[in-house]
Parts: sequence; C-alpha cells; structure tokens
Amino acid sequence: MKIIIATSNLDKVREFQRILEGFKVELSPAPYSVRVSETGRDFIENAILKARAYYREFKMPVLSDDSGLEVDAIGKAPGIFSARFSEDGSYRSNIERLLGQIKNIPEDRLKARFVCAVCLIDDREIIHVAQETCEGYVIKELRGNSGFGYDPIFYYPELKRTFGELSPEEKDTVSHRGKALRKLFLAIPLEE
Ligand code: ITT
Repeated sequence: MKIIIATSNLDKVREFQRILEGFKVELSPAPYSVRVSETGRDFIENAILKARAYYREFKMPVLSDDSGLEVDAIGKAPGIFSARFSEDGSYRSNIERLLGQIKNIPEDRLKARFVCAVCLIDDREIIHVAQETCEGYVIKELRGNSGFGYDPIFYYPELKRTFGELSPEEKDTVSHRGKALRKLFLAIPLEE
C-alpha cells in the first residue's frame, strides 16, 4: 500500500520510515504541508483530524501522528500542546519553558511519559487508530544529541540513558512511536 505521511515534522518522517522498514508499505512524505487546526481534546482526536485533512487533500492513504510529553507533577503538561509549548515553538525554547516550570520539583518526582497516537486512513477509507506510551522521567539537564524535541531531557530508566543518548534503533524499539506504529500495522492485513 502506498501511504503519504501526514506530518510537517521531518523528524517524525525519519522515524516513520525507519520503524516501518520491514512492513509492506511504501511511505512517502506529503508533497506539501496541510494546515490542520489541532482542536481535539486528546492525542487520538488530533491524529484523526490530521489524517482526515491530508486524506481530503491528497485522496490516497495517509498516516498521521499526534504525540507529546506528559509530566505528571505539572498536570500532565505540555501534553497535546508539546509542539506549541513556548512562544516560538522551537525544540530548545520548549525545553527551556518546561525546565522553568519544574525547577522547584525534585527529580524523583518528575515522572513523565511520551504518548503517541497514530492514525491510518487506508485505501478503502477505513480509519485505523493506535496509541502507545513510553514511561520515564524528566531530568533537569540536557543529555545527548540524538533524536529530537524533548529527547535530551527524557530519561528512560530501563536503559539508564536519556532518549537523546540512545541510538535510533534503540529508541525505535522502546519508543511510544515505535510501539504505536507496530501495533497499528501488525493489526491490519497488508497485501503486496
Ligand atoms: P505535525 O502536527 O505536523 O505532525 P508537530 O511537530 O506539530 O508535527 P505534534 O503536534 O504531534 O507534531 O507535536 C509533537 C511534539 O511533541 C513534537 O514537536 C515534540 O516536541 C514532542 N515529541 C513527540 N514525539 C517526540 C519524541 O519521540 N521525542 C521527543 N519529543 C517528541
């Protein structure tokens, strides 16, 4: 199945292509970005909104992702607002704003998780959805240059490293996105 990746985030595109390498799908980035108002109340609603907008535009199978970081001690922020957390929305400013909000909270109380909802609209216009999480902690210093977004401050206890310190393959094996995409594509029959 030929599928367009319904995102304007090139870091996500790279991860999608890596994670789905062994599946019988032909992924390509969207020819151009489609503006989508992310008005959903949760990750799944927003993933569906993105997929529908891209499907309307390109009229072929599309795969979208809505994801973010939830930090329990600050009411699960930034959550669905992870990309738009700071004024300029850059990865660096988003991290700085988050570090500002947690500066008085001890690190052992900074339990957090990445969440990823993915939505596929297939060639029969059937909508498939999956959501997964990855549990860890936020730390107050940046570690590692790998990955993107909040990866350098997301500590993953099982590997005793931040996501910024993992290889791409290590991240894909345990990440919210890796788990959500595998769950989705293992559940649907794919033809040659
Ligand atoms: P699209 O809506 O076009 O897909 P976006 O970057 O705006 O792109 P989201 O609204 O889903 O996407 O926001 C996701 C944000 O959450 C992303 O920009 C990062 O800041 C953060 N995020 C999601 N997955 C992440 C990951 O694997 N590692 C680090 N940060 C991540």
